[in-house]
Amino acid sequence: DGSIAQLEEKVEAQLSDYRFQHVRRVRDYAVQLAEANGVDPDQAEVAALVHDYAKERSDSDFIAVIKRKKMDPDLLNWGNYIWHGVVGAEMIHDELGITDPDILTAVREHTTGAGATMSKLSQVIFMADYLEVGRDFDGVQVARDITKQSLEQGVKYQIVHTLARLVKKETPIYPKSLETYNYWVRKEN
Ligand code: DGI
Ligand code: FE
Ligand code: FE
Ligand code: FE
Repeated sequence: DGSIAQLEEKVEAQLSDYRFQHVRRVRDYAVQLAEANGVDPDQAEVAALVHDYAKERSDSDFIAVIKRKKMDPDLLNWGNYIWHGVVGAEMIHDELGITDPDILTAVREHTTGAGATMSKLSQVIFMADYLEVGRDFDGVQVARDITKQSLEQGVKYQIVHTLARLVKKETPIYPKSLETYNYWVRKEN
């Protein structure tokens, strides 16, 4: 489809080749997960293509948007790893003209996940980013197998293992990541 090809070009223009190839692999994984889980594959494709659109923007670009849009000032205490999703969604809206709120929310949540309100589309993007075929961390094949059985069990696996890694490195935990953890470890399924 022509509009997807145009979107892909705009994303490519913002990213290093290395990261653009990651985005293409996330797209492929997300479309498969969407089809397997009753999620609209067209929404998943667009969300995956734009999820890291803002990842290579400067800190000053993000800070300017946070201030101009009067976003939560606590955002200023974090960095690119949080900004590229939460603030990136604003850039995707304003610069790419993407207005679908489900897609914008999936981008906002792609790094931290979310609790009870996390949509299936958002779960698909969260997992595709973690599992795309270029990922090779310890446990990735276990995580892929779990997610193939159950998207929700995959979300739980990811948030537990990502938080454990961040705690071990003594990295600050973004409150939304803790909210995600608390919801998914309590959830019965
Ligand atoms: O953009 P990607 O590299 O494809 O992946 P991502 O957006 O899922 O993750 C970006 C980084 O954010 C990754 O190194 C893990 C880190 N991260 C995720 N949750 C938290 C976090 N870092 C901190 N400090 N706190 C968090 O809660
Ligand atoms: Fe990301
Ligand atoms: Fe992620
Ligand atoms: Fe990514």
